[in-house]
Amino acid sequence: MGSARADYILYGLPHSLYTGKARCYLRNQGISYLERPPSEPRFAERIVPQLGRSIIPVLETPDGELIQDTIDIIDYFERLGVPYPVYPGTPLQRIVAIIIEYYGSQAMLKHAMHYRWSYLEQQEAFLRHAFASGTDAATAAKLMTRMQSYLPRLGVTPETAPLIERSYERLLEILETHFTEQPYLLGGRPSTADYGLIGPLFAHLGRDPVPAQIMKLRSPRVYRWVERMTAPGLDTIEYPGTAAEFWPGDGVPPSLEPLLLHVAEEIFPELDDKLAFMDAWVEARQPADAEPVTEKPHHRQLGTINTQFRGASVEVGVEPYLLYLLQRGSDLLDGLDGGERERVMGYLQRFGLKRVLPQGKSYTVGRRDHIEVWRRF
Ligand SMILES: N[C@@H](CCC(=O)N[C@@H](CS)C(=O)NCC(=O)O)C(=O)O
Repeated sequence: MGSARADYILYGLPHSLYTGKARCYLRNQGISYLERPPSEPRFAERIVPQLGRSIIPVLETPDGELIQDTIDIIDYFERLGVPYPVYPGTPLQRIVAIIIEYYGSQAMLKHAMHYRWSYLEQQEAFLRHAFASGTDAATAAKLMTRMQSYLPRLGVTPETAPLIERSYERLLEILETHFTEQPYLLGGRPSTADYGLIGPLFAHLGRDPVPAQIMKLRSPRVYRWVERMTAPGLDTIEYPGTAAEFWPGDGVPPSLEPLLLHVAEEIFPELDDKLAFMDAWVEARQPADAEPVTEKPHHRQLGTINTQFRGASVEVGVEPYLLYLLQRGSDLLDGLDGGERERVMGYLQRFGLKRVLPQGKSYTVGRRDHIEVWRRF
């Protein structure tokens, strides 16, 4: 494959959501790498100062270049050339993949964090072991407390907990049906949609004892997809004769369409409200191009909004990062000619997904020196 060389280092952890996204990609593409924990002294001494914050996963290339953010890690290898490129070459599939990636790596933080921390008592030994790896019990306890403190701002409350569980069960049902026919979301090979979903569905929901048990009992094919995503290459033994290709003709497999409805039901009005909050924030503050999105790099949220999750009121934090993710879809849409654009928008409209990709804004979010920054148009 391309010119990618061995000896990449992935700083990450077995139970980390975003490490899972990057690790699956490296394994599926056959890229040789070593995983090291952030508890290694070198991480604090050499990596954190260069990144400006402590965050995983981080890829260190054989040339010593550091890449943070799962999107940037994936894009780095896509540019070098990999056996199974993950961005479909046609617009509708590519946009649908980005929307599902958004759902998995942003909207599903609720599901991931709820099942990890609301069932602490039932899975405490497992989590204490995970969080103590490479460090001591006291540091693990501190980290665990910090992680639990994120729940309310993600919209995980006693009122939303049952709604989150119904949503997870519905997701399992949809995916279980889909995987009776297809090994991956868009057909015969993984796309960026699969990598978005695998973050929560591996590290938390497919691995922590309580949700993993639910997954195994209710949706064995989803569990197999998790194994498939974490395997080297394409682990598709149940689908003999399936070519490693996306669904033909820039279409979406019909069995995946219920997922699009599920996503639309769930991400609104929260996403609308977050985008409106950012519009007002940018209008009032007029940040300069390339200015960091928050004052301190380890702060992710600009502020909080009151919105709804499946009809329940929630007060959630607004992370500009969501624009970093969605802008790739907006750019693609902007580059289409009228007819193509109409076709793609018409399809998204059928599922109530027309407003997912921000359009006509004077700003977006990019990256400079490993940190999310405002970009002005
Ligand atoms: N957008 C980043 C998110 C990475 C991220 O949130 N990583 C978590 C671990 S899964 C982290 O390092 N959290 C540190 C903290 O919240 O203090 C990516 O895609 O790489």
